Amino acid sequence: MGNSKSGALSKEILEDLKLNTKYSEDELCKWYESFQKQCPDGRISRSEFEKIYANFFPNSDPKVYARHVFRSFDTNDDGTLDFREYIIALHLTSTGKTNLKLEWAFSLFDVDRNGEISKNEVLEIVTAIFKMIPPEEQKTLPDDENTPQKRADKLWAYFKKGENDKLAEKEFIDGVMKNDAIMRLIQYEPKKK
Ligand SMILES: [Ca+2]
Ligand SMILES: [Ca+2]
Repeated sequence: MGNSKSGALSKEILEDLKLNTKYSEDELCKWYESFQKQCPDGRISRSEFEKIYANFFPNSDPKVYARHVFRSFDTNDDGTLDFREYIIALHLTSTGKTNLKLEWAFSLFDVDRNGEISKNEVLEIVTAIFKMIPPEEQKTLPDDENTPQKRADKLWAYFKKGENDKLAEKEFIDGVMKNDAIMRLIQYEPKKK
């Protein structure tokens, strides 16, 4: 990790990312180049990360969600993401329905990092996700999914939980894996134009 401030991407990080993401060496080098341009000191701050999200979601408000995503990848809590953390974030947030992605989703919902999800945490994240949905699209949502509270209730009911119950990681992953409608509630992917 010693040369994170120098120009080149270290072989160690490159190999690690090739192994752990879907990106090719070519893609990674290109990402790295633009990363270096945007962040000459080799780190992304929370506000820079929020700006990147804002570019991806010009018609809605992804700020709170971006803050949670940032928290879930800034595991050492130093307020920045390095290139490796950043690429892992991109990879996990953009891939399909994999176990790895759901492990990450669990950590996103586990706001206080105590290893279980409460209904309040569900509501907090579901609200952040809801804000990413453009207002026009919000109007087209099914009746039981058109507010953050309804979405949290639906998710909680699916897992057959009472108000003060908690949801464990395996339960969360297994449950979401089995149900596309629930999968839809825990993420937002913009419609392709
Ligand atoms: Ca960090
Ligand atoms: Ca928790």
